[in-house]
Amino acid sequence: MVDFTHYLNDCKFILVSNREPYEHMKGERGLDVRQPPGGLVTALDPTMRRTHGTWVAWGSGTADREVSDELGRVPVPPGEDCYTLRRVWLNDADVNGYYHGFSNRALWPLCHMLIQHFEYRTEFWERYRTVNLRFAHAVADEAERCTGRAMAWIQDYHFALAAEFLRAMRPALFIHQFWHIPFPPPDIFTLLPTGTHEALLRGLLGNDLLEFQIDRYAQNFLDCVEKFIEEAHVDHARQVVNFRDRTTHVGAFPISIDVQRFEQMASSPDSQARVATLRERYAKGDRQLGVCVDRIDYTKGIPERIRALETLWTESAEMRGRFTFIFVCTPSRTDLKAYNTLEAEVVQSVIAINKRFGTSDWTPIVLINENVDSDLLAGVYRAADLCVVSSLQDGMNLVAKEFVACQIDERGVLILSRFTGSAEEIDGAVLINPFNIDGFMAAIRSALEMSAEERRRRMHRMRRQLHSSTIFDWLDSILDRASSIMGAQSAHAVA
Ligand code: ADQ
Repeated sequence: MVDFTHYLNDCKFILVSNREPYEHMKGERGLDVRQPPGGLVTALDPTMRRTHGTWVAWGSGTADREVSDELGRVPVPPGEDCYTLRRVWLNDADVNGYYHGFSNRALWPLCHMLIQHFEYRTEFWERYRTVNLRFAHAVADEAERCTGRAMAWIQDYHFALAAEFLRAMRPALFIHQFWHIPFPPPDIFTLLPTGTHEALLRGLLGNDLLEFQIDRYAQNFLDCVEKFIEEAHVDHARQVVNFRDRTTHVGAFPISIDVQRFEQMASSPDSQARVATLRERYAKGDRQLGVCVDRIDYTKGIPERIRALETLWTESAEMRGRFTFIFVCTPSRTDLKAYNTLEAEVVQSVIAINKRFGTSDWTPIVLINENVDSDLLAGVYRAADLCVVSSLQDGMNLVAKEFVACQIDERGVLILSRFTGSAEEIDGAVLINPFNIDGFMAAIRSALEMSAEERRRRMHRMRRQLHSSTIFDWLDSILDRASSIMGAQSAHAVA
Protein backbone atom coordinates (compact mmCIF):
# COMPACT_ATOMS: atom_id res chain seq x y z
CA MET A 1 0.00 0.00 0.00
CA VAL A 2 1.35 3.39 -0.95
CA ASP A 3 1.00 6.23 1.53
CA PHE A 4 0.15 9.64 0.10
CA THR A 5 -0.59 11.45 3.35
CA HIS A 6 2.77 13.31 3.27
CA TYR A 7 1.53 15.34 0.29
CA LEU A 8 -1.43 16.56 2.24
CA ASN A 9 0.30 17.44 5.55
CA ASP A 10 -2.54 18.87 7.62
CA CYS A 11 -4.57 19.79 4.54
CA LYS A 12 -8.11 18.37 4.43
CA PHE A 13 -8.75 16.26 1.33
CA ILE A 14 -12.18 16.59 -0.31
CA LEU A 15 -12.86 14.32 -3.25
CA VAL A 16 -15.78 14.97 -5.61
CA SER A 17 -17.21 12.40 -8.02
CA ASN A 18 -20.54 11.56 -9.58
CA ARG A 19 -20.56 7.94 -8.33
CA GLU A 20 -20.24 7.27 -4.61
CA PRO A 21 -17.72 4.82 -3.10
CA TYR A 22 -20.38 3.08 -0.96
CA GLU A 23 -24.02 2.67 -1.87
CA HIS A 24 -26.58 1.62 0.76
CA MET A 25 -29.29 -0.51 -0.80
CA LYS A 26 -32.53 -1.95 0.49
CA GLY A 27 -32.01 -5.69 0.15
CA GLU A 28 -34.31 -8.66 0.72
CA ARG A 29 -32.68 -9.26 4.09
CA GLY A 30 -32.35 -5.63 5.21
CA LEU A 31 -29.64 -3.17 4.37
CA ASP A 32 -26.88 -4.00 1.88
CA VAL A 33 -23.76 -1.99 1.26
CA ARG A 34 -22.25 -2.12 -2.20
CA GLN A 35 -18.91 -0.85 -3.37
CA PRO A 36 -19.13 -0.13 -7.07
CA PRO A 37 -16.49 -1.92 -9.13
CA GLY A 38 -13.78 0.08 -10.85
CA GLY A 39 -10.24 1.25 -10.48
CA LEU A 40 -10.98 4.68 -9.11
CA VAL A 41 -12.70 3.54 -5.93
CA THR A 42 -10.07 0.83 -5.41
CA ALA A 43 -7.29 3.40 -5.67
CA LEU A 44 -8.87 6.26 -3.78
CA ASP A 45 -10.65 4.48 -0.96
CA PRO A 46 -7.38 3.58 0.85
CA THR A 47 -6.18 7.18 0.47
CA MET A 48 -9.43 8.50 1.87
CA ARG A 49 -9.21 6.06 4.78
CA ARG A 50 -5.78 7.35 5.71
CA THR A 51 -6.46 11.03 5.23
CA HIS A 52 -9.84 10.95 7.01
CA GLY A 53 -11.10 13.31 4.32
CA THR A 54 -14.54 13.73 2.80
CA TRP A 55 -15.90 12.21 -0.41
CA VAL A 56 -18.74 14.20 -1.98
CA ALA A 57 -20.92 12.22 -4.41
CA TRP A 58 -24.46 11.65 -5.65
CA GLY A 59 -26.44 9.59 -3.13
CA SER A 60 -27.80 7.04 -5.58
CA GLY A 61 -28.49 4.05 -3.29
CA THR A 62 -32.08 3.15 -2.40
CA ALA A 63 -31.28 3.26 1.34
CA ASP A 64 -28.77 6.12 1.29
CA ARG A 65 -31.11 8.64 2.90
CA GLU A 66 -31.98 6.28 5.75
CA VAL A 67 -28.40 6.04 6.96
CA SER A 68 -27.24 9.62 6.33
CA ASP A 69 -27.75 12.67 8.58
CA GLU A 70 -29.74 15.75 7.56
CA LEU A 71 -26.77 17.07 5.53
CA GLY A 72 -26.33 13.76 3.74
CA ARG A 73 -23.23 12.83 5.75
CA VAL A 74 -22.39 9.26 6.74
CA PRO A 75 -19.16 7.73 8.07
CA VAL A 76 -17.66 5.02 5.85
CA PRO A 77 -16.58 2.27 5.35
CA PRO A 78 -19.48 0.89 7.38
CA GLY A 79 -18.24 -0.26 10.75
CA GLU A 80 -14.80 1.27 10.30
CA ASP A 81 -15.80 4.93 10.04
CA CYS A 82 -12.53 6.20 8.56
CA TYR A 83 -13.81 9.07 6.48
CA THR A 84 -17.00 10.97 5.65
CA LEU A 85 -19.16 10.38 2.62
CA ARG A 86 -21.25 13.46 1.91
CA ARG A 87 -24.16 12.63 -0.31
CA VAL A 88 -25.76 15.12 -2.66
CA TRP A 89 -29.41 14.35 -3.38
CA LEU A 90 -30.71 14.43 -6.94
CA ASN A 91 -34.32 14.00 -8.02
CA ASP A 92 -35.39 12.31 -11.27
CA ALA A 93 -35.42 15.58 -13.21
CA ASP A 94 -31.86 16.33 -12.01
CA VAL A 95 -30.64 12.88 -13.03
CA ASN A 96 -32.31 13.17 -16.42
CA GLY A 97 -31.00 16.63 -17.17
CA TYR A 98 -27.57 16.67 -15.55
CA TYR A 99 -26.51 13.04 -15.87
CA HIS A 100 -28.37 11.37 -18.77
CA GLY A 101 -28.84 14.70 -20.52
CA PHE A 102 -25.97 17.15 -20.58
CA SER A 103 -23.24 14.80 -19.30
CA ASN A 104 -24.04 11.73 -21.39
CA ARG A 105 -25.96 13.03 -24.42
CA ALA A 106 -24.02 16.25 -24.97
CA LEU A 107 -20.55 16.24 -23.39
CA TRP A 108 -19.76 12.52 -23.76
CA PRO A 109 -20.30 12.32 -27.57
CA LEU A 110 -18.82 15.77 -28.12
CA CYS A 111 -15.60 14.99 -26.25
CA HIS A 112 -15.32 11.69 -28.14
CA MET A 113 -15.90 13.58 -31.40
CA LEU A 114 -18.83 11.28 -32.29
CA ILE A 115 -21.04 14.18 -33.15
CA GLN A 116 -23.83 12.15 -34.72
CA HIS A 117 -24.78 11.29 -31.11
CA PHE A 118 -24.50 14.87 -29.84
CA GLU A 119 -27.74 16.32 -28.50
CA TYR A 120 -28.18 19.68 -26.83
CA ARG A 121 -31.24 20.80 -24.88
CA THR A 122 -31.47 23.96 -22.79
CA GLU A 123 -33.17 21.94 -20.05
CA PHE A 124 -30.12 19.59 -19.86
CA TRP A 125 -27.77 22.54 -19.58
CA GLU A 126 -29.80 24.27 -16.90
CA ARG A 127 -29.96 21.11 -14.79
CA TYR A 128 -26.24 20.59 -15.26
CA ARG A 129 -25.60 24.11 -13.93
CA THR A 130 -27.94 23.63 -10.96
CA VAL A 131 -26.43 20.29 -10.00
CA ASN A 132 -22.86 21.60 -10.35
CA LEU A 133 -23.83 24.49 -8.09
CA ARG A 134 -25.34 22.10 -5.55
CA PHE A 135 -22.14 20.03 -5.48
CA ALA A 136 -20.06 23.22 -5.13
CA HIS A 137 -22.15 24.24 -2.09
CA ALA A 138 -21.60 20.83 -0.49
CA VAL A 139 -17.82 21.03 -1.04
CA ALA A 140 -17.67 24.63 0.22
CA ASP A 141 -19.52 23.56 3.35
CA GLU A 142 -17.07 20.68 3.90
CA ALA A 143 -14.12 23.04 3.43
CA GLU A 144 -15.71 25.44 5.92
CA ARG A 145 -15.63 22.75 8.58
CA CYS A 146 -11.88 22.52 8.74
CA THR A 147 -9.62 25.00 10.48
CA GLY A 148 -6.57 24.60 8.22
CA ARG A 149 -6.25 24.44 4.44
CA ALA A 150 -8.30 22.17 2.27
CA MET A 151 -7.80 20.64 -1.15
CA ALA A 152 -10.74 19.72 -3.39
CA TRP A 153 -10.19 17.17 -6.14
CA ILE A 154 -13.00 16.98 -8.69
CA GLN A 155 -13.43 13.97 -10.97
CA ASP A 156 -14.54 14.16 -14.57
CA TYR A 157 -16.81 15.79 -17.09
CA HIS A 158 -19.92 15.72 -14.89
CA PHE A 159 -18.56 18.77 -13.08
CA ALA A 160 -17.11 21.19 -15.62
CA LEU A 161 -18.69 24.16 -13.84
CA ALA A 162 -18.08 23.19 -10.22
CA ALA A 163 -14.58 24.67 -9.83
CA GLU A 164 -15.67 28.18 -10.85
CA PHE A 165 -18.69 28.11 -8.52
CA LEU A 166 -16.53 26.81 -5.71
CA ARG A 167 -13.84 29.40 -6.37
CA ALA A 168 -16.42 32.17 -5.90
CA MET A 169 -17.46 30.64 -2.57
CA ARG A 170 -13.96 29.78 -1.26
CA PRO A 171 -11.33 31.86 -3.11
CA ALA A 172 -8.36 30.37 -1.23
CA LEU A 173 -9.34 26.72 -1.62
CA PHE A 174 -6.93 24.62 -3.69
CA ILE A 175 -9.03 23.05 -6.44
CA HIS A 176 -7.94 20.55 -9.07
CA GLN A 177 -9.78 18.29 -11.51
CA PHE A 178 -9.09 15.12 -13.46
CA TRP A 179 -10.78 14.87 -16.86
CA HIS A 180 -11.11 11.13 -17.64
CA ILE A 181 -12.26 11.42 -21.27
CA PRO A 182 -10.73 13.09 -24.35
CA PHE A 183 -10.92 16.85 -24.73
CA PRO A 184 -11.93 17.89 -28.27
CA PRO A 185 -10.28 20.48 -30.52
CA PRO A 186 -11.96 23.91 -31.05
CA ASP A 187 -13.76 22.91 -34.27
CA ILE A 188 -15.71 20.27 -32.35
CA PHE A 189 -16.11 22.20 -29.11
CA THR A 190 -17.73 25.03 -31.04
CA LEU A 191 -20.76 22.80 -31.75
CA LEU A 192 -22.04 23.72 -28.30
CA PRO A 193 -24.27 26.79 -28.45
CA THR A 194 -22.49 30.11 -28.12
CA GLY A 195 -22.17 30.92 -24.47
CA THR A 196 -22.21 27.29 -23.36
CA HIS A 197 -18.74 26.43 -24.56
CA GLU A 198 -17.31 29.61 -23.02
CA ALA A 199 -19.10 28.89 -19.76
CA LEU A 200 -17.62 25.38 -19.65
CA LEU A 201 -14.09 26.66 -20.24
CA ARG A 202 -14.47 29.40 -17.63
CA GLY A 203 -15.79 26.76 -15.27
CA LEU A 204 -12.71 24.59 -15.76
CA LEU A 205 -10.45 27.62 -15.35
CA GLY A 206 -11.71 27.82 -11.76
CA ASN A 207 -9.17 25.03 -11.08
CA ASP A 208 -5.61 25.58 -9.93
CA LEU A 209 -4.58 22.43 -11.77
CA LEU A 210 -6.41 20.63 -14.55
CA GLU A 211 -5.29 17.07 -15.30
CA PHE A 212 -5.82 15.25 -18.61
CA GLN A 213 -4.93 11.69 -19.62
CA ILE A 214 -2.49 12.64 -22.37
CA ASP A 215 -0.77 15.71 -23.73
CA ARG A 216 -2.96 15.92 -26.85
CA TYR A 217 -6.11 16.53 -24.77
CA ALA A 218 -4.28 19.15 -22.68
CA GLN A 219 -3.25 20.90 -25.91
CA ASN A 220 -6.82 20.76 -27.23
CA PHE A 221 -8.04 22.40 -24.03
CA LEU A 222 -5.45 25.16 -24.33
CA ASP A 223 -6.42 25.70 -27.99
CA CYS A 224 -10.09 26.01 -27.01
CA VAL A 225 -9.28 28.52 -24.26
CA GLU A 226 -7.17 30.55 -26.68
CA LYS A 227 -9.93 30.57 -29.25
CA PHE A 228 -12.98 31.15 -27.08
CA ILE A 229 -11.87 33.10 -24.00
CA GLU A 230 -10.57 36.42 -25.17
CA GLU A 231 -9.33 37.69 -21.81
CA ALA A 232 -7.33 34.53 -21.08
CA HIS A 233 -3.61 34.41 -21.75
CA VAL A 234 -2.37 30.96 -22.79
CA ASP A 235 1.26 29.91 -22.45
CA HIS A 236 1.43 26.70 -24.54
CA ALA A 237 5.05 25.92 -23.70
CA ARG A 238 4.51 26.03 -19.93
CA GLN A 239 0.91 24.74 -20.19
CA VAL A 240 -0.42 27.55 -18.08
CA VAL A 241 -3.45 29.85 -18.47
CA ASN A 242 -3.71 33.24 -16.79
CA PHE A 243 -7.29 34.38 -16.43
CA ARG A 244 -8.89 36.89 -14.05
CA ASP A 245 -5.66 37.35 -12.03
CA ARG A 246 -5.39 33.64 -11.45
CA THR A 247 -3.31 30.85 -12.92
CA THR A 248 -4.53 27.43 -14.04
CA HIS A 249 -1.85 24.80 -14.62
CA VAL A 250 -2.62 22.08 -17.16
CA GLY A 251 -0.87 18.74 -17.61
CA ALA A 252 -1.00 15.09 -18.70
CA PHE A 253 -1.33 12.40 -16.01
CA PRO A 254 -2.14 9.03 -17.62
CA ILE A 255 -4.33 6.90 -15.38
CA SER A 256 -3.52 3.23 -14.82
CA ILE A 257 -4.63 0.19 -12.84
CA ASP A 258 -3.65 -1.59 -9.64
CA VAL A 259 -1.20 -3.83 -11.50
CA GLN A 260 -0.30 -6.02 -8.53
CA ARG A 261 -3.95 -6.75 -7.78
CA PHE A 262 -4.61 -7.90 -11.36
CA GLU A 263 -1.44 -10.00 -11.38
CA GLN A 264 -2.43 -11.65 -8.12
CA MET A 265 -5.94 -12.39 -9.42
CA ALA A 266 -4.53 -13.83 -12.65
CA SER A 267 -2.05 -16.05 -10.74
CA SER A 268 -4.52 -17.48 -8.23
CA PRO A 269 -5.27 -21.23 -8.33
CA ASP A 270 -8.90 -20.44 -9.28
CA SER A 271 -7.71 -18.40 -12.19
CA GLN A 272 -5.31 -21.12 -13.36
CA ALA A 273 -8.16 -23.63 -13.29
CA ARG A 274 -10.29 -21.20 -15.29
CA VAL A 275 -7.52 -20.78 -17.87
CA ALA A 276 -7.30 -24.55 -18.30
CA THR A 277 -11.09 -24.84 -18.76
CA LEU A 278 -11.30 -21.97 -21.24
CA ARG A 279 -8.40 -23.25 -23.32
CA GLU A 280 -9.76 -26.77 -23.31
CA ARG A 281 -13.12 -25.50 -24.49
CA TYR A 282 -12.15 -22.80 -26.99
CA ALA A 283 -8.45 -23.08 -27.87
CA LYS A 284 -7.77 -26.74 -28.52
CA GLY A 285 -4.87 -27.62 -30.82
CA ASP A 286 -3.92 -24.69 -33.05
CA ARG A 287 -7.08 -22.75 -32.40
CA GLN A 288 -6.50 -19.43 -30.68
CA LEU A 289 -8.62 -17.52 -28.18
CA GLY A 290 -9.39 -13.83 -28.45
CA VAL A 291 -11.01 -11.58 -25.86
CA CYS A 292 -12.57 -8.15 -25.71
CA VAL A 293 -14.08 -6.49 -22.67
CA ASP A 294 -16.21 -3.38 -22.89
CA ARG A 295 -19.16 -1.49 -21.62
CA ILE A 296 -21.57 -1.47 -24.56
CA ASP A 297 -20.92 2.10 -25.66
CA TYR A 298 -20.73 3.56 -29.17
CA THR A 299 -17.25 4.91 -28.39
CA LYS A 300 -15.83 1.39 -28.01
CA GLY A 301 -16.05 0.39 -31.68
CA ILE A 302 -17.94 -2.87 -31.10
CA PRO A 303 -19.87 -2.92 -34.45
CA GLU A 304 -16.62 -2.01 -36.25
CA ARG A 305 -14.93 -5.01 -34.62
CA ILE A 306 -17.79 -7.33 -35.51
CA ARG A 307 -17.69 -6.05 -39.10
CA ALA A 308 -13.94 -6.74 -39.35
CA LEU A 309 -14.41 -10.30 -38.06
CA GLU A 310 -17.36 -10.94 -40.33
CA THR A 311 -15.49 -9.65 -43.39
CA LEU A 312 -12.45 -11.73 -42.48
CA TRP A 313 -14.48 -14.92 -42.18
CA THR A 314 -16.42 -14.09 -45.38
CA GLU A 315 -13.42 -13.29 -47.56
CA SER A 316 -10.96 -15.83 -46.14
CA ALA A 317 -12.60 -19.18 -45.55
CA GLU A 318 -9.31 -20.58 -44.23
CA MET A 319 -9.60 -18.19 -41.24
CA ARG A 320 -12.77 -19.93 -40.05
CA GLY A 321 -12.13 -22.19 -37.12
CA ARG A 322 -8.72 -20.58 -36.50
CA PHE A 323 -9.89 -18.63 -33.47
CA THR A 324 -12.84 -18.02 -31.16
CA PHE A 325 -13.56 -14.61 -29.68
CA ILE A 326 -15.01 -14.13 -26.20
CA PHE A 327 -16.87 -10.81 -26.05
CA VAL A 328 -17.42 -9.73 -22.44
CA CYS A 329 -19.76 -6.83 -23.09
CA THR A 330 -21.71 -5.35 -20.24
CA PRO A 331 -24.85 -3.27 -20.90
CA SER A 332 -24.30 0.34 -19.95
CA ARG A 333 -26.38 3.56 -19.66
CA THR A 334 -29.46 1.54 -20.47
CA ASP A 335 -31.70 4.56 -19.82
CA LEU A 336 -30.49 6.02 -23.11
CA LYS A 337 -31.98 4.93 -26.44
CA ALA A 338 -28.67 5.00 -28.35
CA TYR A 339 -27.26 2.45 -25.89
CA ASN A 340 -30.25 0.11 -26.06
CA THR A 341 -30.20 0.18 -29.84
CA LEU A 342 -26.49 -0.59 -29.83
CA GLU A 343 -26.91 -3.48 -27.42
CA ALA A 344 -29.63 -5.02 -29.57
CA GLU A 345 -27.44 -4.55 -32.67
CA VAL A 346 -24.46 -6.26 -30.99
CA VAL A 347 -26.54 -9.24 -29.82
CA GLN A 348 -28.23 -9.62 -33.23
CA SER A 349 -24.97 -9.44 -35.17
CA VAL A 350 -23.29 -12.03 -32.96
CA ILE A 351 -26.25 -14.40 -33.35
CA ALA A 352 -26.17 -13.89 -37.15
CA ILE A 353 -22.40 -14.51 -37.38
CA ASN A 354 -22.56 -17.64 -35.25
CA LYS A 355 -25.45 -18.95 -37.36
CA ARG A 356 -23.67 -18.21 -40.61
CA PHE A 357 -20.18 -19.48 -39.81
CA GLY A 358 -20.44 -21.67 -36.69
CA THR A 359 -20.03 -25.43 -36.92
CA SER A 360 -20.68 -28.31 -34.54
CA ASP A 361 -17.21 -27.87 -33.09
CA TRP A 362 -16.60 -24.13 -33.49
CA THR A 363 -18.42 -21.08 -32.14
CA PRO A 364 -16.97 -17.93 -33.74
CA ILE A 365 -18.07 -15.46 -31.01
CA VAL A 366 -19.03 -16.29 -27.43
CA LEU A 367 -20.99 -13.35 -26.06
CA ILE A 368 -21.04 -12.84 -22.30
CA ASN A 369 -23.57 -10.07 -22.08
CA GLU A 370 -23.11 -9.07 -18.44
CA ASN A 371 -20.84 -7.55 -15.86
CA VAL A 372 -18.22 -10.04 -14.78
CA ASP A 373 -16.26 -10.00 -11.48
CA SER A 374 -12.72 -8.80 -11.90
CA ASP A 375 -11.15 -12.07 -10.67
CA LEU A 376 -13.05 -13.92 -13.37
CA LEU A 377 -12.01 -11.32 -15.90
CA ALA A 378 -8.37 -11.79 -14.87
CA GLY A 379 -8.64 -15.50 -15.77
CA VAL A 380 -10.11 -14.70 -19.20
CA TYR A 381 -7.37 -12.15 -19.89
CA ARG A 382 -4.73 -14.68 -18.92
CA ALA A 383 -6.22 -17.43 -21.06
CA ALA A 384 -6.34 -15.29 -24.21
CA ASP A 385 -3.95 -15.25 -27.18
CA LEU A 386 -5.32 -11.93 -28.42
CA CYS A 387 -7.12 -8.97 -26.91
CA VAL A 388 -8.81 -6.42 -29.16
CA VAL A 389 -9.50 -2.86 -28.04
CA SER A 390 -11.13 -1.07 -30.97
CA SER A 391 -12.38 2.22 -29.47
CA LEU A 392 -13.24 4.99 -31.93
CA GLN A 393 -12.00 7.40 -29.25
CA ASP A 394 -11.09 6.60 -25.65
CA GLY A 395 -9.55 8.83 -22.96
CA MET A 396 -7.20 6.07 -21.83
CA ASN A 397 -8.78 2.56 -21.87
CA LEU A 398 -7.99 0.44 -18.86
CA VAL A 399 -8.92 -2.88 -20.49
CA ALA A 400 -5.67 -2.73 -22.49
CA LYS A 401 -3.68 -2.33 -19.27
CA GLU A 402 -5.64 -5.04 -17.44
CA PHE A 403 -4.92 -7.49 -20.26
CA VAL A 404 -1.19 -6.71 -20.12
CA ALA A 405 -1.11 -7.07 -16.31
CA CYS A 406 -2.82 -10.48 -16.49
CA GLN A 407 -0.60 -11.88 -19.25
CA ILE A 408 1.63 -13.71 -16.79
CA ASP A 409 2.57 -16.27 -19.45
CA GLU A 410 3.37 -13.54 -22.02
CA ARG A 411 1.49 -15.44 -24.71
CA GLY A 412 -0.97 -12.77 -25.85
CA VAL A 413 -0.98 -10.02 -28.46
CA LEU A 414 -2.69 -6.70 -27.78
CA ILE A 415 -4.48 -5.21 -30.81
CA LEU A 416 -5.11 -1.63 -29.82
CA SER A 417 -6.92 1.28 -31.46
CA ARG A 418 -4.66 4.23 -32.27
CA PHE A 419 -7.41 6.48 -30.92
CA THR A 420 -7.02 5.48 -27.26
CA GLY A 421 -4.89 7.29 -24.70
CA SER A 422 -3.28 3.88 -23.99
CA ALA A 423 -1.90 3.71 -27.54
CA GLU A 424 0.17 6.81 -26.85
CA GLU A 425 1.57 5.23 -23.70
CA ILE A 426 1.94 1.50 -24.34
CA ASP A 427 4.74 0.42 -26.64
CA GLY A 428 4.40 -3.14 -27.97
CA ALA A 429 0.78 -3.38 -29.12
CA VAL A 430 -0.34 -3.94 -32.73
CA LEU A 431 -2.01 -0.62 -33.51
CA ILE A 432 -5.17 -0.35 -35.62
CA ASN A 433 -7.48 2.23 -37.06
CA PRO A 434 -10.89 0.67 -36.30
CA PHE A 435 -12.52 2.53 -39.22
CA ASN A 436 -10.20 0.78 -41.68
CA ILE A 437 -11.65 -2.72 -42.07
CA ASP A 438 -8.80 -4.03 -44.25
CA GLY A 439 -6.17 -2.75 -41.83
CA PHE A 440 -8.15 -4.22 -38.92
CA MET A 441 -8.29 -7.65 -40.64
CA ALA A 442 -4.59 -7.49 -41.46
CA ALA A 443 -3.82 -6.77 -37.78
CA ILE A 444 -5.86 -9.80 -36.66
CA ARG A 445 -4.05 -11.98 -39.20
CA SER A 446 -0.62 -10.76 -38.20
CA ALA A 447 -1.44 -11.24 -34.50
CA LEU A 448 -2.61 -14.81 -35.14
CA GLU A 449 0.56 -15.54 -37.09
CA MET A 450 2.98 -13.79 -34.76
CA SER A 451 5.70 -16.10 -33.42
CA ALA A 452 5.77 -17.02 -29.75
CA GLU A 453 9.12 -15.27 -29.43
CA GLU A 454 7.84 -12.00 -30.88
CA ARG A 455 4.75 -12.13 -28.66
CA ARG A 456 6.89 -12.67 -25.57
CA ARG A 457 9.23 -9.83 -26.52
CA ARG A 458 6.37 -7.35 -27.02
CA MET A 459 4.40 -8.43 -23.98
CA HIS A 460 7.49 -8.39 -21.79
CA ARG A 461 8.18 -4.80 -22.82
CA MET A 462 4.60 -3.73 -22.12
CA ARG A 463 4.58 -5.46 -18.74
CA ARG A 464 7.82 -3.81 -17.69
CA GLN A 465 6.42 -0.42 -18.68
CA LEU A 466 3.16 -1.04 -16.84
CA HIS A 467 5.00 -1.87 -13.64
CA SER A 468 6.46 1.61 -13.52
CA SER A 469 3.15 3.28 -14.25
CA THR A 470 0.46 1.95 -11.93
CA ILE A 471 -2.59 3.73 -10.56
CA PHE A 472 -0.53 4.56 -7.48
CA ASP A 473 2.13 6.26 -9.64
CA TRP A 474 -0.71 8.23 -11.25
CA LEU A 475 -2.02 9.35 -7.86
CA ASP A 476 1.49 10.09 -6.65
CA SER A 477 2.32 12.29 -9.66
CA ILE A 478 -0.94 14.25 -9.36
CA LEU A 479 -0.64 14.87 -5.65
CA ASP A 480 3.05 15.73 -6.03
CA ARG A 481 2.22 18.34 -8.67
CA ALA A 482 -0.77 19.68 -6.74
CA SER A 483 1.21 20.03 -3.53
CA SER A 484 4.10 21.79 -5.28
CA ILE A 485 1.71 24.32 -6.87
CA MET A 486 0.03 24.74 -3.51
CA GLY A 487 3.45 25.30 -1.88
CA ALA A 488 4.38 27.92 -4.49
CA GLN A 489 1.05 29.70 -3.95
CA SER A 490 1.64 29.85 -0.17
CA ALA A 491 5.19 31.18 -0.67
CA HIS A 492 3.82 33.83 -3.08
CA ALA A 493 1.10 34.83 -0.62
CA VAL A 494 3.66 35.23 2.23
CA ALA A 495 6.04 37.26 0.03
P1 ADQ B 1 -14.60 3.60 -19.41
O1 ADQ B 1 -15.14 4.25 -20.63
O2 ADQ B 1 -15.56 2.86 -18.58
O3 ADQ B 1 -13.78 4.63 -18.51
P2 ADQ B 1 -12.21 1.74 -19.49
O4 ADQ B 1 -11.02 2.58 -19.22
O5 ADQ B 1 -11.96 0.69 -20.48
O6 ADQ B 1 -13.45 2.60 -20.00
O7 ADQ B 1 -12.64 1.08 -18.15
C1 ADQ B 1 -13.66 0.14 -18.12
C2 ADQ B 1 -13.57 -0.67 -16.84
O8 ADQ B 1 -14.75 -1.44 -16.73
C3 ADQ B 1 -12.40 -1.65 -16.86
O9 ADQ B 1 -11.86 -1.73 -15.58
C4 ADQ B 1 -13.06 -2.97 -17.28
O10 ADQ B 1 -12.45 -4.12 -16.73
C5 ADQ B 1 -14.44 -2.81 -16.70
N1 ADQ B 1 -15.40 -3.55 -17.53
C6 ADQ B 1 -15.77 -3.28 -18.79
N2 ADQ B 1 -16.63 -4.20 -19.23
C7 ADQ B 1 -16.79 -5.08 -18.24
C8 ADQ B 1 -17.56 -6.26 -18.08
N3 ADQ B 1 -18.33 -6.73 -19.06
N4 ADQ B 1 -17.49 -6.91 -16.91
C9 ADQ B 1 -16.71 -6.44 -15.92
N5 ADQ B 1 -15.96 -5.34 -16.01
C10 ADQ B 1 -16.01 -4.66 -17.15
C11 ADQ B 1 -13.50 6.05 -18.56
C12 ADQ B 1 -12.86 6.54 -19.86
C13 ADQ B 1 -11.60 5.76 -20.16
C14 ADQ B 1 -10.64 5.84 -18.98
C15 ADQ B 1 -11.34 5.51 -17.68
C16 ADQ B 1 -10.45 5.82 -16.48
O11 ADQ B 1 -13.79 6.45 -20.93
O12 ADQ B 1 -10.97 6.23 -21.34
O13 ADQ B 1 -9.57 4.92 -19.18
O14 ADQ B 1 -12.53 6.27 -17.52
O15 ADQ B 1 -10.03 7.14 -16.48
